[in-house]
Amino acid sequence: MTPSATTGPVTVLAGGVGGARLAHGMDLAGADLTVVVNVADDVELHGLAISPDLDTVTYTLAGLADEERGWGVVGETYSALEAMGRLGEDTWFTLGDKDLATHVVRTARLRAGVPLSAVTAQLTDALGVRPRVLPVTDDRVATLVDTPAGRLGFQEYFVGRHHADDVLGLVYDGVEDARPAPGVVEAVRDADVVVVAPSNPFLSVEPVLAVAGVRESLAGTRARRVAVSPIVGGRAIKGPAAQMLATLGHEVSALGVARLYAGLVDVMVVDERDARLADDVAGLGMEVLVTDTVMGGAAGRERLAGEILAAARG
Ligand code: FO1
Repeated sequence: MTPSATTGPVTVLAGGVGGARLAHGMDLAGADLTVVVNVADDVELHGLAISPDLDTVTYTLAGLADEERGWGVVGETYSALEAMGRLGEDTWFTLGDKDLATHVVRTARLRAGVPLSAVTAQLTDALGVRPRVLPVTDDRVATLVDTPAGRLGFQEYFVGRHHADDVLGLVYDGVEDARPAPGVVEAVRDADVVVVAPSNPFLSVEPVLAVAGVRESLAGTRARRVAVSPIVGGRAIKGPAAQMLATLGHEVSALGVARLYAGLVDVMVVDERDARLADDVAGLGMEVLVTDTVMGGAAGRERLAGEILAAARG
């Protein structure tokens, strides 16, 4: 445990796998941690409320994640999905038996009128997760993806069509009316360190920042603000971030990502493979931490988290 990691609240703004792994590293490093999670990839399937990013963060922090895939529960079985297929349901979105239990409980509690943030607290408590995991909002926000094939729902684009379509634009449906969930604004405003995780800037980070008050809290916080590039060596660590940067008119590099966050963060973390970009990133008015950002197992996550906290507090 890094001594510098043990004091002061830390907040991570997270999407899916990259956010979950960095949050795990922060937890291992002993941070007093809140994770604010994107909900714009939430989807209703089979009548169930599915929150993939919240679940990826929760399962990862609980030590239950399927680390190979990045999503879902390790050691899953698929009896229910197979049975649903036999009954004529679409099964393109792979829901394991244990994962289904999460969605059944979440859906039942939401239908009983419990807000998503309270349901999430119930689930994380039950699974022994120590950090606070907050959906950015209890309200409905849905990313819609404009492609040459037309406007697609997020999971239709991402899972159904394997994020193969060019992304021409994005709409965060409902975000204008969404209010931050209880504790979100405070978690950003009152933290010592806020970290924008190496998550997709358009699919994960922007729909968090776009909720009323979140971007403003980040702009006005007394915290040191750090962002980690999800682009390493011109490629996304996972998912379609590189293609999206290109089709949305940005440079496909850690510098392209840094430009998106310029003015909003104090420190930009770029991978050692992108060390040659450090001067240009610094030219945007940010400090730069150059390190190995590709988190493998637990040790790599804890190391990166410790380095980020040291740089933030340095
Ligand atoms: N991603 C896939 O690529 N294929 C799937 O079948 C799939 C199922 C799934 C089920 C539950 C869950 O929580 C996540 C799931 N994901 C799946 C991942 C997820 O759709 C995306 O990675 C995120 O939405 C993007 O952050």
